[in-house]
Amino acid sequence: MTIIVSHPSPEKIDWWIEQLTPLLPGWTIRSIHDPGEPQSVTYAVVWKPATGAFLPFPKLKAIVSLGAGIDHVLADAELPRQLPIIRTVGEDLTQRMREYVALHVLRHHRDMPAISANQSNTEWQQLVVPPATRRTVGIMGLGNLGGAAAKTLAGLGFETLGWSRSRREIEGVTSFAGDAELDEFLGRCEILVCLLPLTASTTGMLDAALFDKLPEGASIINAGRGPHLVETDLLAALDCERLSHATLDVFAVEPLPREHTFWSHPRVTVTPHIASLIDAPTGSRIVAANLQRFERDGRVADQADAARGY
Ligand code: NDP
Ligand code: OXD
Repeated sequence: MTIIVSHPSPEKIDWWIEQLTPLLPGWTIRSIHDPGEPQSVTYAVVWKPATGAFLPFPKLKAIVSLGAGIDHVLADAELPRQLPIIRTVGEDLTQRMREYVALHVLRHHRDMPAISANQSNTEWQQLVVPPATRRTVGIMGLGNLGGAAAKTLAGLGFETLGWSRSRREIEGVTSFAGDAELDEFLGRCEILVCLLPLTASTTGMLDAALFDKLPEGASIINAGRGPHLVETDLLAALDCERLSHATLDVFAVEPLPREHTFWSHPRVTVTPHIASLIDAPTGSRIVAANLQRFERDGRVADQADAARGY
């Protein structure tokens, strides 16, 4: 079996080869830039592959996304569409996302951006907020990550709502499903968290029309993908105080350019796509196990549905 590794960072390619080699004895693991005999390549392990990256490898059996999202693979207009795409997910990734969502929802809930601004002005102002039981938080996307984050928020006492394509049963969480129930969901979300996958139907969803459906002064947290957000609409909504704050982990262009307004906007918190990054040893164990299972059974549980887009 020969695997090629593709990553925008050459150091990361070397790193993945180093990590995977001892876990897959008997397999050959090479850089996409030095693939050897193209006919012998059977698997590709990738993050943000270049357009047409897979065309030279006619014997590919599957592509492994080095992440939960597969949008970066589907973005390739020349992708051989029949190839299975395997997501890299697991408890480690889920736990990290739970932590990120809890941290930032609590930060919005307790008005920490305003308290930090007051500290900068040596201003002692006791801001009183309602308890979590009187705060409604909504999560868009109730999959592995959104579902787990919703459970965590419900456990903290928040009135927790979730929105997904199909209805989900999660203890303590009110489930809204499909476009028909979106407006009712949005109308209640004082804090809105986006954990949707990026697909044709979710691109640009976080726009002025959606913000106008949220309660006055609501805040948003986007840990899905940058292109979910219409940046100019967000800036307008923040500047007129329709929205109070935005925490953004993902961006249309990453790394976020140094000159971007978000970096210094008083109502924006920027985190550099770190909401949930799988750690090195755990990630490589998951990738290796999925490859071995796929080679044995021809399928794995973490396979995405490419036609659906996630
Ligand atoms: P899943 O595939 O497990 O879940 C996706 C959820 O979104 C499902 O509940 C699905 O509905 C819902 N959904 C998809 N399309 C729509 C739609 N059109 N309308 C309503 N709901 C929709 O994904 P994960 O939870 O594993 O990951 C979600 C995303 O999080 C990833 O795609 C990635 O973009 C992002 N991510 C970000 C990270 C970060 O560090 N910032 C780290 C990892 C992932 P249904 O349940 O009905 O199928
Ligand atoms: C992912 C990510 O998709 O890190 O896993 O964004």
